[in-house]
Amino acid sequence: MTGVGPARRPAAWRVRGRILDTATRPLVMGALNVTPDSFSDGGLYASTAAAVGRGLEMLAEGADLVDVGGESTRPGADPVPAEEELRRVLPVVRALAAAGAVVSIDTVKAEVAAAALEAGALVVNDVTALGDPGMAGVVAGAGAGVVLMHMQGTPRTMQDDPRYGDVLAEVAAFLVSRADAARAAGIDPASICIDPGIGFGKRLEHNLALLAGVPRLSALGYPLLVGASRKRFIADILGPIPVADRDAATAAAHVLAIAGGASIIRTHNVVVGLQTARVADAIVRAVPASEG
Ligand code: HH2
Repeated sequence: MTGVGPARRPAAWRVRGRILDTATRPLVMGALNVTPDSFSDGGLYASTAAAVGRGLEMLAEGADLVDVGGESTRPGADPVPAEEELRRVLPVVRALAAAGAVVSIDTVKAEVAAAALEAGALVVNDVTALGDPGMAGVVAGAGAGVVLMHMQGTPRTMQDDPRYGDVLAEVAAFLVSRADAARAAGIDPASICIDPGIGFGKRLEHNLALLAGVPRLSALGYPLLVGASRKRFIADILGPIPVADRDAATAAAHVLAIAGGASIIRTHNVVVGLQTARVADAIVRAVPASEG
């Protein structure tokens, strides 16, 4: 596939029988953390009522997907037991799905994914790319969409000393091999989305190489998700600015990802994310084909 932005995006992402249109414009996934300790919104939506309220607000703002997580993956985070994660996310998934949201469940546990799918989620967002041996079967059995993300190490230790030879080549090879494994386990190829995992076991130079390498990653043939929202690499460039003040910088990264063919951006600020997606997409559509 050649060309900028839209020419690189697969036309659709199939999630449990629903077809999400990735041709018309890039999709916006709102990040909703039902946790006390997430790096951006930790504690803000830790109660069911607050989380459902924010999820409904994201829906009203136009989010294409709402990504519900009950376990922080920030650097240094400790794992959360499955029962606690289920207690946090299930009522939120159920309420948002009932309200018509396309819900994705951000979990690494097959048990949590299965219960969330039962509660109405359509997508499993797995930052370990099917690391739990039960996960592929759960996704395949439900016909769910799946996000396969790259991470070096585990959240607890991933930022200690991340190393790569050629980060872009290594991440691309990992994503292809996990997509192959997903297909071999019976997951519909049209349901697979891949993600380089910005900030997951990566230094600034690695994050920049991956963001610059989006055209190569989006040419792998799957919808590409990029999640740069408010992440630490922004402060590595700009200095220590508060997390909530990073939305303009986030938009800069997401614009270039969209120009490179990303199909989905994951963001904390849905309003800014949608403006970013629509304006960036309109501009790349105007690029003459001979220059794409
Ligand atoms: N980033 C975060 C969490 N989940 N999933 C995918 N697919 N891609 C990402 O880039 C990604 C992700 C980290 O952000 P957040 O959810 O806001 O923080 P925390 O992990 O601390 O809850």
